[in-house]
Amino acid sequence: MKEAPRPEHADDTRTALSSATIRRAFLDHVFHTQGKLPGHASQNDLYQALAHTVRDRLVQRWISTAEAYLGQPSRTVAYLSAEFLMGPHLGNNLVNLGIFDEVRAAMAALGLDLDQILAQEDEPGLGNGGLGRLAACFMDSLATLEIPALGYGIRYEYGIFQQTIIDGMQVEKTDTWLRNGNPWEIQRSEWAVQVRLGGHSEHYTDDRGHYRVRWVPAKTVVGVPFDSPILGYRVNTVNTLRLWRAEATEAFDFHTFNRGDYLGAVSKKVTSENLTKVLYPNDETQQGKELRLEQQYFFVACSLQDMLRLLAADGMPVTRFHEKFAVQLNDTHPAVGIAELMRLLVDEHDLPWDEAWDITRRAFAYTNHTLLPEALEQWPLPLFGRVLPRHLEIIFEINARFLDEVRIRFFGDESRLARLSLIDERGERHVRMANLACLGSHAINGVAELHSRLMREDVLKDIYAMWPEKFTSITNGVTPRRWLALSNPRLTRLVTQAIGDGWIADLDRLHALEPFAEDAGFRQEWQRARRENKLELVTLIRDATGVTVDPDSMFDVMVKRIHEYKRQHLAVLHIIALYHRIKSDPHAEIVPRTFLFAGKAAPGYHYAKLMIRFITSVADVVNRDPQVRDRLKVVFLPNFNVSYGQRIYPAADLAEQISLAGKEASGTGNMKFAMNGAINIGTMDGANIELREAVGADNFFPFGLTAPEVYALRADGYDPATYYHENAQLRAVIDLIHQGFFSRGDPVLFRPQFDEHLRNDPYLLMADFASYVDCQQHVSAAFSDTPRWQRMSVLSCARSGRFSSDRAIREYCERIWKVQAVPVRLLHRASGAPWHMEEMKERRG
Ligand code: 26W
Repeated sequence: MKEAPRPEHADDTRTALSSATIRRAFLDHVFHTQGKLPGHASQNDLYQALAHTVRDRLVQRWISTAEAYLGQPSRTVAYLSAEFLMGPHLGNNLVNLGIFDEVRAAMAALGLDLDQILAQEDEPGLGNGGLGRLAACFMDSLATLEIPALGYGIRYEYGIFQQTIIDGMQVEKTDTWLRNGNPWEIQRSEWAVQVRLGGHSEHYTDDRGHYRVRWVPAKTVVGVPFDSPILGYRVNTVNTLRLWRAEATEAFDFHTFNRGDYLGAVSKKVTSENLTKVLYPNDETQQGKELRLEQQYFFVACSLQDMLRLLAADGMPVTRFHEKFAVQLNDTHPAVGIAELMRLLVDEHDLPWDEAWDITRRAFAYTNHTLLPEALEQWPLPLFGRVLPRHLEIIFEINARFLDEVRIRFFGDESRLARLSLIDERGERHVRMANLACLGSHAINGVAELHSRLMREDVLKDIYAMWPEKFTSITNGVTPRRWLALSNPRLTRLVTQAIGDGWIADLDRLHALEPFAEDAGFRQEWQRARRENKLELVTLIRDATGVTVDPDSMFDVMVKRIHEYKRQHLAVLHIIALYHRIKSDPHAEIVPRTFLFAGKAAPGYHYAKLMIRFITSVADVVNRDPQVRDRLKVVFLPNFNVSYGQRIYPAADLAEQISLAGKEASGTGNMKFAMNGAINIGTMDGANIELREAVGADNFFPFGLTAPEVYALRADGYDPATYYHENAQLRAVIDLIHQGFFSRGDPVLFRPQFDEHLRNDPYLLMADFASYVDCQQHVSAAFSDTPRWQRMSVLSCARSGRFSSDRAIREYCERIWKVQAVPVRLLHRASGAPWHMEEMKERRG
């Protein structure tokens, strides 16, 4: 492995990277930070002490980075996202610092097991799924590419709920990730800001005769930033993830307090602080909840004020905002920022409208992450006006000017006007956040080729007709640091022995692995490494569920949020088909499989919860049946999160990416599996299409209708019942479900599910069933041919380089942000002297 950059003063216990120094620093933290003698330290004490030891090493680079960024001319990326699904920090920081081995040795010298300490970290689950995780991968790549960047979001006190399974059903528990404290954040109270909410606006003429507007809010809350360091891979760059927490303006409302209503005064404080209490656990359904709009506005208003502060600190006027910041909207959740920047520039900084609009558009860019109409955010007008009265006026003004432009371009086209308007006037009036995001941005991108095309042709086609030049496509990627180097050390070692470690920072170099696919010796080692990963997963599954699975069976894995469009139920239909085949012919040749499912259902999404129940019910029957249980096993692993992902992706043989074509914007699990040498079976949807092209048609199992075929079939009048009548196998499967075979004889439990599918089948299960089952036969044949499968596995990994988030971020930098790398020189302590004391004195004057 490449040597990590070493600081000059290796004797410094707070910065040096040698094993011996780390050991000393660690013991120091057990004593001074945790206040324990080593003999009395709990597992959490050990974790906290190690986290602080690593943090010290980050802080040195963090401060060096801040110094390097001061006054430099490159733009800074401000990545605005309501979700950051970071996963545990400690292990990732060890990889990026390049001190994994040193730390393992330091712990071993103390008789401690590093893996056990790593497992102590409560992961910050501040996201729902793909969108939040993408933001986390992007933060890693931005730092690795040495791009000045700030991630702005919300410090939810409770992240995504913890999922437990009771009697086969999902039961949610609150996620108390902060209960042991968070060593990866620093509270920066001095940069707290005020955010106004509600009330009304007043229009007046100022003493210079200018027409002005002021916002008289109903309440004000305080936003306090909490900063976490984001270290790049083997560089000195440490960027900042800045998450805002809401606090009451004053601990007590003295007016109420003085009237003797102590509890009333405190409850007001509680109300303000509710704002950042909990992450909304919905993914892809928009609910129109007032608190959610308040959350969105809150973090965006905090972040923009923060950017204006930084701008001023650089001595730049607000008119140069767009020269300093490239603001990226991660979906529409932060899109109200467009109206907020307009308000700041026009109302507070007295800029003319046109100039403010020009600055805003040059600063903002928007990424769309979904094609599902139910996920496009729309706010009821009365609600929007209640929370953000001034912003609603600004949106009306933006809209009026915009519609004038449309009238000129498309004279007399009233229906186009109605479709483009920021206000949906059909039925109850709504603000359309996607239209606002597009209008206020200079760039709009989708997250895979197909998704971007469907955006242009369908969801955003009128906007595309207005400004085709704004549209671009940037296929998602994932960070190879977390998703390969950290999570799959065995494969990492093997790959690095074969081709060196350059691939970790330049994933295209994995191509050099291709010739090794033909090397039988290498393939055997590859298989051995992957089998050991599977053995570890076997243990995890046993501990978590009590189910024992066979490590030599094919691990057929489907992990992602539970959703109808993702079609977990299609995978279950296949399981039932295999089950039925064995039952009808006990000697049927079936390649043994372990089906592993994991993923959370939105708590209010009834149908998704029923799908979990469907999976666990089929698992009960299959796993108990002596005739099949040695050949088929079905497992639902509760509480899928980043940590579980790190243990599942490296142990999968086959990965299910079986959404209905035209529904999955990109998918990123597909990329993580491919990198780890699993083979994907999937529809021609999202990034599957590009993945198949990259790994080669022989190393991807495609099936099902394509997106155009889906539209054509629907246009022809889709009748799911004909598939049922014409396909005996499908009929047998559906009939078993109908008879209540998987619901202890209760024929109604899953009936709504499948009656609905026979009549409506909105996700075309019936249409894709035959093709899917047939494709799975090919999978089984390939898996039985071990050399063939291992060759496929090596090639899948070798050709996954394109799906690094480094590539994605490079494209954002070139095509949208126009930012350049700013390398960071490591500042160090002059022998024994405190940091920069001289300079500090100078600055304080
Ligand atoms: C308003 C409720 C809501 C909440 C979250 C609507 C939509 C979302 C997200 C956009 C859902 C999401 O995570 N989308 C996923 O984004 C990934 C990263 O681009 C893609 O890979 C997935 O295909 C897409 O489903």
